[in-house]
Amino acid sequence: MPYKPDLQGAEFCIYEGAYPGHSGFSFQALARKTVLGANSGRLKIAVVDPVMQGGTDVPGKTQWIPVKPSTDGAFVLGIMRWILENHKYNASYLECSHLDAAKAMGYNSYSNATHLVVTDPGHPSYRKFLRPHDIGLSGEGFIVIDKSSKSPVLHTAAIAGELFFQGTVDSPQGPVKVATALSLLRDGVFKHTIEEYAKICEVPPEQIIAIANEFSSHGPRVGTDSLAGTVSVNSLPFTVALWMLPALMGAYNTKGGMAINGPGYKHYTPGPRYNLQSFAGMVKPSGVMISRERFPYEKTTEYKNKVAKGQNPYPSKLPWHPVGFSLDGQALFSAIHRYPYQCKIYVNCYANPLYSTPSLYREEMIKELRKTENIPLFISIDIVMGETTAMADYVVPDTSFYEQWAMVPVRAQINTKMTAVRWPVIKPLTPKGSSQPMSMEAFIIDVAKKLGLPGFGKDAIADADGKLWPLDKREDFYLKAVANMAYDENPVPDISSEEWAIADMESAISEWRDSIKPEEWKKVGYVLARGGRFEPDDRYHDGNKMRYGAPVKLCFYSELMATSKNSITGKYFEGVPVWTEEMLADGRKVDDVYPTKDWPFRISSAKAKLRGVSMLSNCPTLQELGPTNYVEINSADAAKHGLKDGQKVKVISPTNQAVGILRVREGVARGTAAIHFGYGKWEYGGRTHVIGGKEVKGDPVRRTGIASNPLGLADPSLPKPFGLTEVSSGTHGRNGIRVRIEPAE
Ligand SMILES: Nc1nc2c(c(=O)[nH]1)N[C@H]1C(S)=C(S)[C@@H](COP(=O)(O)OP(=O)(O)OC[C@H]3O[C@@H](n4cnc5c(=O)[nH]c(N)nc54)[C@H](O)[C@@H]3O)O[C@H]1N2
Ligand SMILES: Nc1nc2c(c(=O)[nH]1)N[C@H]1C(S)=C(S)[C@@H](COP(=O)(O)OP(=O)(O)OC[C@H]3O[C@@H](n4cnc5c(=O)[nH]c(N)nc54)[C@H](O)[C@@H]3O)O[C@H]1N2
Ligand SMILES: [Mo]
Repeated sequence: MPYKPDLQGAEFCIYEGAYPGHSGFSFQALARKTVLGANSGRLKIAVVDPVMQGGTDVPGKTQWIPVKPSTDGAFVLGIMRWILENHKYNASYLECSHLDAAKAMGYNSYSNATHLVVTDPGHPSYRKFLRPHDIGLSGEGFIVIDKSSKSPVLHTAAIAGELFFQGTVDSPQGPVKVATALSLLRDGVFKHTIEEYAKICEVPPEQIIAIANEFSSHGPRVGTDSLAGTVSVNSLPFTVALWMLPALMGAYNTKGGMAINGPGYKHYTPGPRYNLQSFAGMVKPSGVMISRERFPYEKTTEYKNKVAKGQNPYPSKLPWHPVGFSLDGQALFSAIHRYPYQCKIYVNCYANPLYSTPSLYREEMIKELRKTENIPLFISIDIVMGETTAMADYVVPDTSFYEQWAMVPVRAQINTKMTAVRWPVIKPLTPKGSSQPMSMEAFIIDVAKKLGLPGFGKDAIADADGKLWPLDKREDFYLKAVANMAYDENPVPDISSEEWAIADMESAISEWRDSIKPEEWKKVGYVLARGGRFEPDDRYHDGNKMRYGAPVKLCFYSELMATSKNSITGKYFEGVPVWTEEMLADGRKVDDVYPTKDWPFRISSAKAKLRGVSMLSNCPTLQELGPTNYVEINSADAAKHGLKDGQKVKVISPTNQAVGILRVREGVARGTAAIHFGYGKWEYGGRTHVIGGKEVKGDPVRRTGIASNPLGLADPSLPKPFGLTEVSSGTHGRNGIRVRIEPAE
């Protein structure tokens, strides 16, 4: 979800995981803005996290609520129950059934709270939104019960709609059973009492109520956030519910509510100076992604064949993920099962899935990954011998961030318009390839030329006048992107000669001079000298709204989810968030398969404060401050299991085991084993390799600590090997890995 709290105006925010000042996006801005907001007396935050990471802790303004790992859904639904039960939601906003009605009230978003859903299992539109043609009305859109006339009308025709209507509406075919989206949400939420939710997440009911009360006492000046805290196999309904909380208050696109990151300037676009989006002979990617994402199983040949043979089409061989995206771990599971099709060439770049994805690095997986009948050719483009790269047939050296180009968008907490440009501060130190230093781009350009692909080499890129330019080196592309940026909207001013000299542009550009038109250099130089194009920082708000952020429709009921099926069980997913236990793909509960009495701890993972994702910091000072990680548990758990601070322990999961050092501290919820990411590596320069006949010695410093992902759970209901996965989204089980801890010696 790209929406994050607008910390420049918010009064109360809930962070589920995502500990400001510890990690999160954008790390620095998030830390700075929470502290500034809290110190000014405006902002309070609650961090709901099994682990007290320590971050922006301002006395009286920030509170830590320990939650049991992978039970956040219960916590959030408890809050939602209190808000719904006590009518603390923003009713007049939710009643707006279309954008213009909401805009008339000063909002820049609206929701489908009032839209009617067909709840009659016999109706052809069952689980879908009721459309005008279903009831013999004309027009496009959805149907709501108009609050004043109490009759069904097109959603754009009502000023205000009924929020909780459940009943029938007439149609030429007879009465149709319907319910509003919000009433279906309420039904889902009311399945459990606050006390039941409290028991599940191990947060006292009074605390859930206090947070609900606080959250609903600031109008739309509230927000919620979560990132890595959501990665468990029951996290989808939780995440959806979490982002619904501010929607219930009308907080999207409002000042101090939920804000989308600022837009960027044009760069890899068709113009204004060069067309970097398309070229003659371009083939658009098409087909089904090997990761089985964003594609319904019901459209596959496998499904159709089974139906044609009169067989039950369920289960599919491996799960399909109708709402998942960027599932590189799933792609690797697909590759080794050669399902839904054979992976011919696997090219890895900027990623290390064998280290970063739970359940991938296990003996049985590695055996399969090594088989050439599964993956005939594996090329990795990397700057280090990473855990994934070490398994490749060919390693292509890439340039590091000091030597490379990138147009960097803003992720969050910056709500003005900007795009940063990363450009080489030194010439690449990689060996020379065919014509230029080796890099990801050089590799792509050289391979494309060899294959005779269009869009590379001579006459590759068209400028605004239709003249064609070559693409032989990476600057031929990136500098044209910077030119687009410099000339977007009102072009930037020319760089002064003084600045040109200070930035030493003359020598920097000596080898790239011919990549753009001579007259463009002054404006391109202006952008390069600043490291990008940035709007002034005082343009966040426009009155009570966020300046940027296209109008959004917020969904309390998802038709896509409600009409998609679990491809293993054949059962529909829920259209609204309901409390869901962690489950295998076939619906069996994780707690039944891996019971707490055998596996008393749940792993909770987080970034290390002093590391960048899976990577060691390249700053020796930071390395010295965070030389290793620990297995962190609460003192009550330590006493119960006879474990001692500082002792070497074995962390044993149902699939694997690892050794680490125990740290006992109170800032960890009971039953939680907290393990920071980025340690316990086995490659990354930690092991000796022979390169070109020369031995490159490994440095054991790079192997310190313990990694949690190789302990990841398996899903015994699926063909082996396969990691435990949430079926609808393809999310891997990162938080909530069941383990026990024993002394190692
Ligand atoms: N210092 C630092 N900052 C970073 C990064 C980094 O590597 N280092 N990486 C960046 C990246 S790529 C990302 S995606 C963001 C991620 O931003 P965050 O999501 O803030 O990052 P994590 O540290 O992974 O945070 C996970 C938090 O969730 C908690 N958690 C674990 N299990 C559960 C659970 O079941 N429930 C709840 N409620 N919380 C749980 C952890 O204790 C931790 O505090 O951070 C970015 N910022
Ligand atoms: N247990 C656990 N697992 C996690 C997380 C967690 O908190 N806990 N966090 C998750 C999150 S939020 C993320 S984003 C992922 C990150 O997972 P990954 O994307 O796999 O990890 P990164 O550390 O970002 O970088 C991947 C690799 O890219 C290579 N690399 C670095 N710089 C360059 C470069 O300039 N060029 C090229 N070609 N390669 C380069 C290095 O080999 C590096 O190891 O991990 C996820 N996995
Ligand atoms: Mo990330």
